[in-house]
Amino acid sequence: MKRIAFKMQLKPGCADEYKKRHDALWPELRQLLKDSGIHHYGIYLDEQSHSLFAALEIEDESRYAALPEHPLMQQWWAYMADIMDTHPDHSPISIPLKEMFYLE
Ligand code: RM4
Repeated sequence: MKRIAFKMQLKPGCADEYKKRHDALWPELRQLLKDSGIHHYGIYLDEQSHSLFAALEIEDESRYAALPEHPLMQQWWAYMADIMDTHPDHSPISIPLKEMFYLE
């Protein structure tokens, strides 16, 4: 299992809507994320900067790397694009974070 972390940027004033949409995460997207070998996926908000910090574990890098090509992932990103900083294709601008400490 490999650990990954990255940050994304939420637009100001969108925290409640972001939480609401993730509380109602599409069941088929939940399944896709699981089927892509993702475990222990958490997203945390820094309420001062509106930065979103995501941390997850992946079983397999190639299955994880294929996710952006999946139509359902692309639909979700399009759905989320009004409240996040995104690239022109709607994928969230995602900045990788370097692990500095981990306690098993
Ligand atoms: C986030 C973002 C990520 C996605 C999660 C479920 O807001 O879109 O790419 O993996 O939702």
